[in-house]
Amino acid sequence: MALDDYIHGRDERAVLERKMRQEGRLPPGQSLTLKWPVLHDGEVPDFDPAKWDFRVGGLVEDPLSLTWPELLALPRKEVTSDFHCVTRWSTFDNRWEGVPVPAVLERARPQREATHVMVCGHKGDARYGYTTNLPLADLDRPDVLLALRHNGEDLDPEHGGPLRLVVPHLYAWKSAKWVRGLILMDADKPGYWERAGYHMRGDPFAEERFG
Ligand SMILES: Nc1nc2c(c(=O)[nH]1)N[C@H]1C(S)=C(S)[C@@H](COP(=O)(O)O)O[C@H]1N2
Ligand SMILES: [Mo]
Repeated sequence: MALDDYIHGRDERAVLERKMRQEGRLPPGQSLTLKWPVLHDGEVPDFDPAKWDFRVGGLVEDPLSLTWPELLALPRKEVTSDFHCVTRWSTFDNRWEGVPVPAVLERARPQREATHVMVCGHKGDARYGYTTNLPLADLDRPDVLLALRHNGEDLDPEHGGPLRLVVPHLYAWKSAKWVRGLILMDADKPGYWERAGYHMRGDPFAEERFG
């Protein structure tokens, strides 16, 4: 970016970042990126639609197990939301399409004692099994999706395709890629990054990065 362009506000990234800051949408310590970085631990898992399932278990009245065609048959909605990675980049106005998590929880009927959820990534090699924990109230929101599509295209495998969780109001490590299940719990337990010191909740506007 030439200095001249920057001074005259032709740096698209800087201009947008200023706008998001003014609108109160840029959390403290974050910067806007126009790209969509790929960030995860381990390998992108293979997807076999014949073997794939999605389960909701633990403290639920009706444990749920959906095949890939069953998941595809559920009603979808579109949510436009922002995405904040704890490594300090944020992307804005992502158009996600997917199955709203409240609809899935409604079918499984959480028991009264259920307060927290362990979200499970793919169940391939145990070394790469990804988990992340969050309060049930943070998952049971109309803008939280099991996302199949992003900006009008099927989700790329490296971004969590065929299915990823999207929890827009928490740091992006809570948005598990290749999501395969939810386990309802009556206490909070740390997931993969949380065990390594990341925050149990992860509100980007409160900078809940660690601890
Ligand atoms: N299964 C799985 N999901 C994951 C991760 C991971 O390592 N494994 N990393 C998280 C982190 S730290 C971020 S920032 C986002 C990044 O999503 P993206 O690669 O689509 O940008 O995925 C999250 N979901
Ligand atoms: Mo992240």
